[in-house]
Amino acid sequence: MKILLYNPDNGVTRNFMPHLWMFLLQSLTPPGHEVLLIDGNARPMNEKQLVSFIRDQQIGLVGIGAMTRMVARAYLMADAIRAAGVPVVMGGPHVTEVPDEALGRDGGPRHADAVALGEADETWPQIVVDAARGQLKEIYTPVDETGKERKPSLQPYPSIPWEKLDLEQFNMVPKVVRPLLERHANGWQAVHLIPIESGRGCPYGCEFCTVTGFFGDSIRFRTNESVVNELLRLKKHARKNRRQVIVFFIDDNFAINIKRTKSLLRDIIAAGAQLPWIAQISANLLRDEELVDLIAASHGKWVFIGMESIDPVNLADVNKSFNKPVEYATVLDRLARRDIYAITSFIFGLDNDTPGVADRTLEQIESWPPGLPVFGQLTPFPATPLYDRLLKAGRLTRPKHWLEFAPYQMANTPLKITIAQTHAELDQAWTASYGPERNASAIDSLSDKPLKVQIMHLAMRLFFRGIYFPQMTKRAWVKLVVDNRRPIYKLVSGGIGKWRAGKKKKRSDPAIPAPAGTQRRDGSVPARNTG
Ligand code: B12
Ligand code: SF4
Repeated sequence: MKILLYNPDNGVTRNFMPHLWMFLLQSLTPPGHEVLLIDGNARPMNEKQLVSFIRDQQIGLVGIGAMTRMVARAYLMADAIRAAGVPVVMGGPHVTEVPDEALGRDGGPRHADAVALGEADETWPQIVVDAARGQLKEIYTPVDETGKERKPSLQPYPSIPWEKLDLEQFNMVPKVVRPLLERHANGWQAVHLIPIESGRGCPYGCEFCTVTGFFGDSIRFRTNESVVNELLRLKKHARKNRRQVIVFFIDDNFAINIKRTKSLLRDIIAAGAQLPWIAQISANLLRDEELVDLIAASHGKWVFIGMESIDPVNLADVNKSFNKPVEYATVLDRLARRDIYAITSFIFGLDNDTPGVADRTLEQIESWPPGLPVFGQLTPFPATPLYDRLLKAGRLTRPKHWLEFAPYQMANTPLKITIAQTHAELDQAWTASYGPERNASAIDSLSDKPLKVQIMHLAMRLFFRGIYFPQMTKRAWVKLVVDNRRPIYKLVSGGIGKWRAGKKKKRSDPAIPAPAGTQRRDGSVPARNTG
């Protein structure tokens, strides 16, 4: 049987990172079946195009995965595929949280023949076997022989053959600059962000978050060996093919068990498996100096921190009092001293927020080392304690907000600020954080740092701006470059200066071996160090 796994596009950003679930399920598919993957972010298709692809390829089963914000699009695609006579199975966080919706058991239309609830590592092979026999069940739940929920142990963990996959569609370097980089900075014409999970689960249970409910509070880890081997394969692949690979450890809280994280990082260092990496770690776990040293030594470059608010009352309201705003600056300084920077995430529209929340937050952010702040509105995801609380209080203005998805639009009434004011605060925060002036001042504040740190920082800033201000066209990118010409010019001229100085040093320093046959300007050939 030919199977298609499909992830709908999010309509805001393009192909920056593969979705792990597709690659994982592909690796877990029983032998004898062929699995094709389409990520709508990398290969946008409308319903007609997708159906005609499915017909041409004679696909016998389509698996669709979606977060809540993409589910309306997922349903649209599923409806078209089912109308063409091909069965659809849906999985992922949203259908797990609201399975009746996809199955049409809530009075609405049916969108899927079957749903896979929760983690599908162990149910997927059965789904494929049943579909091949034409005996697809409606619901697949990961349970043991006694009917009790069973979570996959992650030991063993399948090997994802990243090096054999065509990752060109996930090249983050804009097409226009690739030829230039190939000529002048070979190795940088392709940059891939690869998702790796080292463990699953987070016990903290923040009120707005689906993770504790979905993965359970029992945390499970892969073996260090399995993670290190995956990194080594990726590193070899990056070297061989002259491209950059950055790893995103997608664990919800990468240091949830500090002892285990330290042991993993030590093993990565010992095996020489370092690749630049990003991970999500809560601020309370970054108090540990030894952990932060190991993050730096294993080439951790960016840490995503869910700060949510600078107001302890807000944090208490959403069950996140383990975040201590008074220590945010110390944590960020601790990271910055090792050239590690933070993606700091904030939620506006929390119950204690009042007008002016953007100004107050920005004032704090500007007193910290430069980072990448991201801002979102409080969003009641189905099946979270937050959703239930707001529903009971009659505060949900759009109880099925996902069926009429609109980016950055609230779906509930905040208490001390209006919905419109919250939207305006969000707009202000994004505009102030990613305007050309702020970009330039962030780069200026890094003047004493190595040039590559500054370049990476600016590149990330330009990308991150696109999370809120869509920059999907060539025109939008050209405008972005023109608007940010000051820091770009500064870094490019710094780079040229460094390159020239390096060349000059090579020419004048006999201790630096020149390539065979290289002549100095005076015609002499530098002596080889034969020592
Ligand atoms: C990586 C990640 C991202 C990436 C996504 C890009 C990418 N290419 O992966 C980034 C950083 C961009 C991101 C952004 C956001 N994310 Co996010 N993200 C994650 C994260 C940390 C990991 C996802 C992952 O790969 N997990 C590991 C895989 C193996 O698990 P999985 O995807 O659930 O798949 C398993 C099952 O669900 C199932 N399955 C999944 N799909 C399918 C399909 C079929 C057919 C079958 C059979 C089974 C199946 O099988 C898999 C194996 O067991 C999750 C949290 C988490 N730990 O999952 C949050 C998570 C998915 N994100 C979430 C949210 C809310 C967001 C944002 C909306 C946040 C925001 N406010 O901006 C944005 C939206 C981005 C956008 N525009 O699309 C929520 C989603 C909740 C929900 N109900 O939708 C999650 C669950 C985190 C949370 N705090 O609650 N995210
Ligand atoms: S710490 Fe992060 S992953 Fe864990 S429950 Fe809170 S928001 Fe979710």
